[in-house]
Amino acid sequence: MSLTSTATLTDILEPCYGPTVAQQIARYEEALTDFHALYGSGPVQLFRAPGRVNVIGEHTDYNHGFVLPAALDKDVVILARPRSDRTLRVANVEDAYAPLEFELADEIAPAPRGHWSNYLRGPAQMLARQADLPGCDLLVAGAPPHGVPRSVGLSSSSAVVVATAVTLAHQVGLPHATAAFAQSCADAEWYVGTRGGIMDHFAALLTRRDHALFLDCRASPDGSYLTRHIPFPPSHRLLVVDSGVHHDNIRGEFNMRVAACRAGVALLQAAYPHITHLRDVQDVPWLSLAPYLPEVTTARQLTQTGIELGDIPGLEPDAPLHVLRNCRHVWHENARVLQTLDALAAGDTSAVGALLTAAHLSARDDYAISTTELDFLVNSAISLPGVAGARLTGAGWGGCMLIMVDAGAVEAVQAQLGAAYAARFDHPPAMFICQAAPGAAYLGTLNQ
Ligand code: NG1
Repeated sequence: MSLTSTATLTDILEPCYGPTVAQQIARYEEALTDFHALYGSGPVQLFRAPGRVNVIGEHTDYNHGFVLPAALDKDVVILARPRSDRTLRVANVEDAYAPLEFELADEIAPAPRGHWSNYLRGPAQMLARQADLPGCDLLVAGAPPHGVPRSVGLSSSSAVVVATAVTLAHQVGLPHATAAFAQSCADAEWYVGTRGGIMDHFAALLTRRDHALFLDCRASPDGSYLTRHIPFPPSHRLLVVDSGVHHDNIRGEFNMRVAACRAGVALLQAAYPHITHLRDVQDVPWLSLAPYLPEVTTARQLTQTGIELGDIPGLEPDAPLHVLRNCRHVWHENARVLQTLDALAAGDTSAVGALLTAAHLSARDDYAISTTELDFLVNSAISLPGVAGARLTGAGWGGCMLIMVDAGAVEAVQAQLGAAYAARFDHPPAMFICQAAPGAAYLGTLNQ
């Protein structure tokens, strides 16, 4: 979309936010004031990329399996103005507006681990390798309530990566609503050290309003990916509940699960030499696979048998890898995603709910990524009238869970769950209804 100088903020935001546009205006106006204070007056381009909630399909993406995320109306906004000197100046409303700058180059040095600017450096390096970028002044505005809460499994980091990539791609006319671009964004996020998959970037780029996105994370030989836009039953809502336990430092635990899955593949190659990912044995009955997988092993023990797990940052050679149970989660979770699609198509909301709850138990017992707080929320939720099912969502180790609840029961569930949680953990959980939003976009330019 390109807009003339007479376009107002409402004109620019309306197509994206629809009926909730009024709630967004103050947030954008504030960010515009900050942008002008930082970088001076002149035209400002507006971009956004949404966070996501994963309906089902957890830790399957990096195993080339199936996922079903939906984009949120909570998003990361970037305000931008091009410059001609291949320099990126970046500031963040959540970091006291202190601007940083670095040159756009094929190798961009990282900031210290965990620094927010690494989520911009990664995509900047990725795009600098693909195109002759002009440089930009950027302001990132992703603070709640309209921004994506950080470190709670709603993919705030990927929203920053994707928003940055879309902003820079726009400067050189590169299309962004493509699977290839989503894959590049996922690669770009490896810059920060996790070895996650492609789900978040596809969700942020390719979702449609009011739909979840089914994604088969295994590319076809021609590089394309199978995606389907899945409407959610109007009778039900997805209620997202933040346990308030935040996972800031899960890189090591996350990468250990990646290592356990890679170990499973390497061990299964004794019987299935062609496989590269757990996805490749999805059609083999689980009971035929289990005998090849040890309960526990280590990277050091695997090395002694000639198996190398590849580049996995921070992996301790003697850390226990729970190969059998971690692979069991992935195999069954993939099956559950496909069953969920069938149940949604059949309008069988009880079956969908039961699959969500089963996914939680698997995440808890086999992938060992739940917490006391998340288990409490799931157990409490599924005992309430109108709740079809519930599960943790996102990487785990805290963060959010989601509840599939009858539309008429939402308020009662919120009240009862909030009270029960506050009585047990001394603070009420934040909650919101998932309003599935459209994917990332250039919204327009304000000439002020
Ligand atoms: P979150 O929930 O945003 O930390 C992570 C990975 C996903 C996926 C999920 C688990 C990244 C960027 N994201 O998401 O790819 O593996 O965990 O299903 O690594």
